[in-house]
Amino acid sequence: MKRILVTGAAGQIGTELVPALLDRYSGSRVIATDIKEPTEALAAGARFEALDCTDAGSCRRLIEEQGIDTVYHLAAVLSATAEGMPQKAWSVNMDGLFHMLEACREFGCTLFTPSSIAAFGPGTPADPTPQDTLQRPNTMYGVTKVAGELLCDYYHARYDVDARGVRYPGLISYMAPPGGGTTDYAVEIFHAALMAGRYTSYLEPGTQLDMMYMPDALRAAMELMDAPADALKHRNAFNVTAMQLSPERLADAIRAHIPQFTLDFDVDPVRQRIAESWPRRLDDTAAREEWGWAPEYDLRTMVEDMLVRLAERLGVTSPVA
Ligand code: NAD
Ligand code: AKB
Repeated sequence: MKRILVTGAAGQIGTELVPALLDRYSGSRVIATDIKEPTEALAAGARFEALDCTDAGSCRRLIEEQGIDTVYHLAAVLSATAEGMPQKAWSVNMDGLFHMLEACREFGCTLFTPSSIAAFGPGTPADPTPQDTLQRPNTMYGVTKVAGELLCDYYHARYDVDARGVRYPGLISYMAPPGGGTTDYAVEIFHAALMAGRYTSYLEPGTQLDMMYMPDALRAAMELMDAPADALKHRNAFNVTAMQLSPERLADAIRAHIPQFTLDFDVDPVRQRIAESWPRRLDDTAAREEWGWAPEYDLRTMVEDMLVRLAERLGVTSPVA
């Protein structure tokens, strides 16, 4: 029986990861934690505790008291929000990870923590972006993601902490809203398409970024954690991707089901600058070779599933025939 702790569990990923963990490791104990109230979906499935990951003593105490053996550390401040409060972003993203790694070292836990396409910067080859390449991001979020990758490598090399992770692209999902990132438009556009038939994009036409549907993202986390350690050359910060989207490409795919849907643009210079510094397409060969990663959803199947499930959640008629 596993004893799993999830931090930042009330966010976009945690809301769906917690039930997925309960499903995959049935009989295991999963403790979901966050500084904000659990979402409805989360509250239904797991035991919930308040935990601020910047409070080292509370992190350590909970892990010891509950006999935790595996931590999914998701608590973070995302890219767009981080540019508005870089000092807070550093504290949550770096101190939080440091406290978790220290507790994992002390109590022998395995750790999963996501990095991001944000760990790359404007000098990185953008299409394709190799697994091992130049990383000089120019956002606070990106700086914390590269530093976090290095810190996880250090804890493995120095203390043998089994710290694993992937570099997620923008994640598209219907259960919980995204948490203040640059790729949030790819979720907002579905809500707008179903409720208003139109969307105004804050990214310019032609801004291409990697994206992935949430079911693939959850599977990536759990499959990497289940992979035999001796198969992993990288262990941490694996590039993973599923599709490459721009606002118009996504709008075209939505229009296959909602023909009258319209897209216009009102560009936000902060998020546009961030998006332009990120890869256009990750090379995920290392993840495919080392632990068998492969996405199941492409643009067409993701759009169909999103429209059906989001329509159900919003209580409107699904446009998918
Ligand atoms: P989110 O913003 O939706 O959720 C993060 C959660 O962390 C929130 O519920 C927030 O309340 C919580 N939190 C903030 N400060 C905290 C603190 N001090 N202590 C405890 N909890 C705190 O983010 P998410 O999308 O679920 O992302 C989870 C992880 O995945 C992050 O590391 C993020 O960088 C990474 N990631 C996400 C995406 C994406 O598109 N969602 C892409 C790449 C990487
Ligand atoms: C963001 O846009 O900040 C996140 C990410 C890609 O890390 N969705």
